Amino acid sequence: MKCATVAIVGRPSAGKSSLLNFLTGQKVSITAAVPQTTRNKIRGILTEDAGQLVFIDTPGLHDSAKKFNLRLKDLAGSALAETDMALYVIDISRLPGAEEEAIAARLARFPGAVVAALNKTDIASGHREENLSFIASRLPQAEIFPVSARTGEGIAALKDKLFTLAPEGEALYPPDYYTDQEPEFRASEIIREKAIAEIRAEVPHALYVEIADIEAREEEEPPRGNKKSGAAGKGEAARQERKTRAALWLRAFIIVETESQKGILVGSGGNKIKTIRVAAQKELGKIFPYRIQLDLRVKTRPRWRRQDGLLKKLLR
Ligand SMILES: Nc1nc2c(ncn2[C@@H]2O[C@H](COP(=O)(O)OP(=O)(O)OP(=O)(O)O)[C@@H](O)[C@H]2O)c(=O)[nH]1
Ligand SMILES: [Mg+2]
Repeated sequence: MKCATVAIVGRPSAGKSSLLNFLTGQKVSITAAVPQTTRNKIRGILTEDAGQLVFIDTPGLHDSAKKFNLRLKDLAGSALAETDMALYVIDISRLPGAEEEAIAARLARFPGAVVAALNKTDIASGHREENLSFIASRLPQAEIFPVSARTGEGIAALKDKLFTLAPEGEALYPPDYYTDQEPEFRASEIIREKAIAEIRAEVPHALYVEIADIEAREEEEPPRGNKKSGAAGKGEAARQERKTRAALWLRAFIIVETESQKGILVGSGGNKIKTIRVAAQKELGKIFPYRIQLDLRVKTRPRWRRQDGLLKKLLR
């Protein structure tokens, strides 16, 4: 059987996480229209008859001297240091520039097989030819697959190629695993995704999510309808009939740097935070087999992106 670890690398917003989700058929990694959404090495596992591919999604490679960005860059680098293969995702809606050059140069030094995915082929106005010749000249060994993580076009062929190139080996995870993320981390990511979707400009970069409590509780199913337990004498039987079901109680904070960012997230009369909470609750309910009870608040932590200890904990 085949088994390989595959680092997914590329510029911010190239569609790495979207591609990972399509490849695994699961929502493994959160996505957003703004760059620098992924902040961690996120594993997504695909098991088929041919074998197992363990993908590592990484933060977009972006040149910046800021502490926060340097740490994200280190993560992508460390993923490349530990995987058998690399999946290089290029966004055809953009022209290759200095950033793309730096990534291609990094991949030229990668010892394993590199496969290039030319993503967003569904966009008619894309720079397909420019990107094709860029990869062909910088990474002549890399086979190129035009794909769309939105429509799924070309992804089956890409997957086949990855399995063909994968070395023989034992599966690293049981066949029904599609990620190894802790529930608490997944919950924080889903909340972060819903928050990012509701806000604009720089605020997405200034926030992170902290889960203060997570607890599964058996709880009584509330009585149906509005009837008071009027039927005298039947009270005890009715109580015994009532089913219990499991609920997941989560208490979480969205943390931002300034009061004005806090105001944006809360929204007028709390409407923003409510929209975020409802969207997060809905998606968490699909991921976890529980009824979700989410208590979500916003708080500030000035300049958190400059705190080494916190960055180490959050970006890994
Ligand atoms: N049209 C189109 N949009 C896509 C495609 N793949 C991804 N996108 C969009 O591109 C944006 C970025 O996608 P992500 O998957 O978050 O990109 P990423 O490379 O993981 O970004 P970072 O984590 O920030 O580095 C989102 O708005 C996606 O919906 C695609 O094939 N076609
Ligand atoms: Mg991503």
